[in-house]
Order: sequence, then structure tokens, then C-alpha cells
Amino acid sequence: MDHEHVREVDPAVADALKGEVERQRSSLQMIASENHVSEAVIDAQGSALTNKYAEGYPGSRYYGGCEYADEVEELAIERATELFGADHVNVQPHSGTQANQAVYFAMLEPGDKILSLDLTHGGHLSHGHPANFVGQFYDVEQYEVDAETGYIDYDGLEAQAAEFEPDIIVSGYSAYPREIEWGRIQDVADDVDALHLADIAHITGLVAAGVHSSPVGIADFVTGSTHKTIRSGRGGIVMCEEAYADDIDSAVFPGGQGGPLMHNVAGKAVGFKEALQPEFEDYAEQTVANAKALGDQLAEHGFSLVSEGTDNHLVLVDLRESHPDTSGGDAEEALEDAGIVLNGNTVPGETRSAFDPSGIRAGTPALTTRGFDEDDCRTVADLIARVIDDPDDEDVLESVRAEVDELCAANPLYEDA
Ligand code: DSN
Repeated sequence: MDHEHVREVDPAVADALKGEVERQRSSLQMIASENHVSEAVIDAQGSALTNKYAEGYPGSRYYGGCEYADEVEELAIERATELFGADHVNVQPHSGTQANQAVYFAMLEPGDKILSLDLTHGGHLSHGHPANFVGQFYDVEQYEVDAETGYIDYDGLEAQAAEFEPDIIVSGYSAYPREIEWGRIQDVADDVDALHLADIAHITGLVAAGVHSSPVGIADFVTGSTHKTIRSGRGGIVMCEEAYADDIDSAVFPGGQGGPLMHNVAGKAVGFKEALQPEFEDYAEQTVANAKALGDQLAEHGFSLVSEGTDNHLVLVDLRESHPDTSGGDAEEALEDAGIVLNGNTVPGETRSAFDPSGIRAGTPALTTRGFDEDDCRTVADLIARVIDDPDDEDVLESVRAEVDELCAANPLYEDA
């Protein structure tokens, strides 16, 4: 990863690439949707497959010269099938959002009804936010988490579905720390004769490792991201029963995309192979154990956690009670100055705004990849508390930064880079 070819042509970009590796090495990446993929995945993504057009699917392309593209895509499909047990897998979506788009485009007409979780309660833009095309092309209603418990309000969802009569219900979330009861949502969908899309973007790796229950075989469609907890090449994936296979494939290409990003498909194939190894299950278990340790220690410091804890790879902290004068944005900025990178996040019952929200979201997938254990994560929680208690104190930020440096040195990243 010394980017010597880039440096010869373009030192400015080479410097930025080097700077990014150094930034990832020397600070704690706690954005819950991020991870550090292996150098093997990076190698595959930086390969000559970036040059190849391969519209179509293996064995049936619109261009010649696709024998290696076919090989790579077939491997990605085989491995994903083994990981998730789905009847049909499409590995071409450029992102999780485009995987969702494919399901909507395949199954809905403009104006059809989508019932999905509100963004401020942990949902995702592509589930129907008015700023996204989904919110503009379809008739969207949103459900919420229970204001008291922070868990999905399954009874409320059932009542809302009976009234709204959606064509599709979307489950799977971006800032929801608890196990999702897929079967319960499927029952609601069955009751109102709706389809069910389970978006496992954040928890794809946890599902693959069996650390979170799987919606495959329950929901009609399962979409995911391939670079978050599963740590493979960047992009998305759609899984479904064989009966929907042609509709989904046509909705991905030519419905929503042109040529697949074959270098990323290669990265997916390599990452899926890594996720099939027994060590990956240990990684996924450790990721969850680390998030629990982080959350428990933050609670010890008086922070309020949405749902009072976590079952997965992230914690969502509501700062309003413990630190009423500090927004999630203020916390994000001060923490970044101290070498801890996470994001300000809206919380259920948000009283600020998406630009200056009331909470922070913190995830452990990337820290776990570089070797952090529960003790390290409790130390990280102590550091987060020190910063948020005194976000404007430069001495505090400097002393935390020094401890972050020690944690990074003890858990090196991309050593050969
Ligand atoms: N941007 C991702 C996240 O942080 O959750 C979702 O696409």
C-alpha cells in the first residue's frame, strides 16, 4: 500500500492516500458502518478488473472478454450462498442503497406503499426519507421505536400496518443496537399481505457468522452492505428466493445499474472467503462483546444508552440527560481532535436536528479488526467520557490523544503498508 505508481504520476493524490492510511492507523475508527478490510481485499479492489465492462451475468454478458469476470462473480456468488444460505444472490449492487433500490424497482410501482423505521429512530435514508428518491417515488409511512424502552415497537408496527396496508415493510436498521425479531415483522407482513425487505447492511457480518439471527428464509428479500461488519469488498448484495431471482437480477441490471464494478465484486469474493474461515466467527463474537463492554463502561460514567445497552456492534448514546449542553456534533468534533472518530447521531425523540443531533453512535467492528478486546474497549469508554465531560479543554484532549496513540501502537494496522 505504498502507492508507488500513483506517486510517480500524481504526488498530491499519493500524499492523500498515504495520509488516509496514517489517519486510520493512528486514530480509533468507531463509525459503526466502517471497518478495516484486509490487504487481500484492497489488492483485489485495486486490480485490473476495474477496466472491465461486464454488463449481464456470468455466462450471459453483453461484452466479450468476460471469462475472468465470470470466474470472480461466480466465486462471489458461491461464497455468499454458503455464508447466508440464500436461494439466489446478486453481488452486483454498487452499495446497500442500490440493493434496496433494486428490490423496490423489482416489486413496486411508483406510489406504492412502504412502511419503514423513521431515520431518527435508527432507519436509513433509502428506506423512505423525503430527501431520498424512495421518499419521493413511493408513499412512505414510518414506524418508531418505543419511546420508553428504545426497542422496536412491534405492537405499534402491527397496528400501523393494519391501518396503512403497506405493499412492503422494511426491517433492518442503521442505528439500532438490539437484536431484530425478523419473524415478528414477517408475521405483521403476512397479516397485511405485504412483502418484507430485511436490510442487514450493518449486521451482514454478524448474520454471516451466526452471531445475529438471520432473516434469510424468513423475509422475502434480504439486502446488505459488503464492507461493514463483513469486511469484504465495498458494495451491496441482494438475496431472495428463486421465484424472485429474475425480477431482482433485471432490477439490478439493466434496471438500476450499468456495468458492474468487477474490481469490487472481486473484493467481495475475497472478503467472503475470509468470512467463511472459522476465525471470522471469533471476530464477530468479539465485535459484539466489545460493544457490550464499551456500552457498560459508558453507562458507568453516567451516559444514557438508547435501549440501555446493545446486542450488536454499536451503541447509541443520548447525551441530553447527562450532557445537556453538548450536542452530538460537539462531541464528535472534540473526540476527533483527541483521535477518536465516530459520528453525531440523531436519537429517538430527537429535539435538535440531523446536522446537530443529540446523540453519538459508536461501533466496534474496526477496533476489533485491529485487535481490541473488552479491556481496551472499556479504556476507550473512559477516554470518550473524559473528552465529553470537558470538550473544550485542550489539556484533556491532548492527554487522551496520547493514550489513543498507545492503544494504536499496541494494536497495529496495515503493518506492511
Ligand atoms: N452511511 C452508513 C451508516 O453510517 O450507517 C449507511 O449507509
